[in-house]
Parts: sequence; structure tokens; C-alpha cells
Amino acid sequence: MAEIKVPVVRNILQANERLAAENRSRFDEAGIFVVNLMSSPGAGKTSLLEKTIEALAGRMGIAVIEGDLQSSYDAERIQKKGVQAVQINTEGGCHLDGNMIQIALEALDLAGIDLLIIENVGNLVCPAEFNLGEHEKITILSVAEGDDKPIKYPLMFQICSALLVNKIDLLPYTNCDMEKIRKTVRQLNPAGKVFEISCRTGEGFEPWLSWIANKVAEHRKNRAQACASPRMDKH
Ligand SMILES: Nc1nc2c(ncn2[C@@H]2O[C@H](COP(=O)(O)OP(=O)(O)OP(=O)(O)O)[C@@H](O)[C@H]2O)c(=O)[nH]1
Ligand SMILES: [Mg+2]
Repeated sequence: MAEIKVPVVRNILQANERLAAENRSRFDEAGIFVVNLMSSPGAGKTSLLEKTIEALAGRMGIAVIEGDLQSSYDAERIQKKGVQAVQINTEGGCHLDGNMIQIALEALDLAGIDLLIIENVGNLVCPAEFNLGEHEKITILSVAEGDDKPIKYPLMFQICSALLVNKIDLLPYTNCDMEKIRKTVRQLNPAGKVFEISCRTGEGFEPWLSWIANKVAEHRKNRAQACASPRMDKH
């Protein structure tokens, strides 16, 4: 009997990498710095965006892609801050992927945008596996989730270039040990920056705002240099 060959997409991650690379080229051509913001549900991603937009929207063009299973609540919250926001509904999918970002980009006007922030689906596991074409991954952990989360979900804390420990205003009401979080994260990700913040009170926001504003400025400068440098023709 003739052997029947069934084509199988063996590596979904590999397919996603191709789409992420296409997205990255598109972002670089447009000179946009892109961040993939990840956390558990409710750790404070949209609250961070609201406060960050309030502080920085006068200095740079900001747009947001929101990822949620259902609803457009988060995109509506962002639009109220006066910036473009597109909502992706994954309808059960636990993370965003490169293809979803390509579709969302069709609904955004990228002219004048310096910083695009993608709020991933609330989930401390799957989003860590899927690149979207971003320049930096940023993770939020809220103190209400417990100080053991970096130990139990290490990948999310290893791959980020910055960790924001949010809701520090709640520290007196929890048994969260900040020193334990700092120590674990130092071991998992020695090069990662850690910011301790409260989106409610604004405590700790200045260092975070300077860091992200510097990243956008550095990106802009590198791009200007790349555009200005003469092409090296190969002989
Ligand atoms: N006490 C306190 N509450 C906060 C802080 N930051 C956010 N919250 C509250 O936490 C809840 C969840 O915040 P969101 O910003 O919606 O969290 P999220 O990560 O975007 O949630 P999902 O998109 O559903 O995953 C809201 O009720 C916020 O008001 C904080 O620093 N302190
Ligand atoms: Mg949100």
C-alpha cells in the first residue's frame, strides 16, 4: 500500500519566528520602538500604560495594541488617554502571536509613532514563548500574586529586559517578601532592570519613565545614524 504523507506543521514556534521577523523589519523601517508587555491577569498592565501615556504622550507618539480573550475594555481605557489603540480578541487563545500583530497593524496609522506598546494576554506562561517582533519584553509582577512567582514561572522573568514589581502600596497588607523577589530575579536574570512601582500612588514611576524614554531616544538615534551612514558597496 502506498504510504500517505500528511504534511504537519511541526514547529509552530518556528513559523511564528518568521512572522515576528517580518514585524521587526516593519517596525525598524518605520523607526518605531516596540515593547511586549506581559503579566498575569490583573497585575496592572493597562494601569501602567495609562500612567505612562499620561506622562509621556506629550513628548513622543505612542500607540497601543491590546490583547485579551474577549472584550474591548482595555483598548477603550487607552483611547480615553487620547492615543491610538487596537484590540485583538484571541477568543480563547492564551497569548498573542506574530500573525495577530500583523493584522492589528493594518488598523494603526504608524506615521508619527515612536513607541508601540503591545499588552499581551494576561498569562504568566505562554506569552513568554512567542516573539512578536518587539525590541524589548517587559514583565509585570504584582506583590499580591506572591513572592514565589519568579521561582515557579522562571521563563517569564528570564526573558524580560525589565521587571516592574507593581502594587507596592499593598505591601503592608500582604506577606510578600520583596527581598526574596529581588534575589530570585537577580539569579534568573542578572542583566534585567527591576523597578518597584505603584500605579495607584505613582511611587517609583520616575526611574521607569526615564528608562523607557531613554530606550525610545536611543532607538531613534541609532536609526538616524543607520540612515545617515553611506552604504558600503561590496566589490
Ligand atoms: N492597589 C493597587 N491596585 C492596582 C495597582 N495597579 C493596578 N491596580 C488595580 O488592579 C486591577 C487590575 O489592573 P489592570 O491594569 O486592569 O491589570 P491588567 O494586567 O491590565 O489586567 P488584564 O488585562 O485583565 O490582564 C485594577 O483594579 C487596578 O485598579 C497598584 O499599583 N496598586
Ligand atoms: Mg489589561
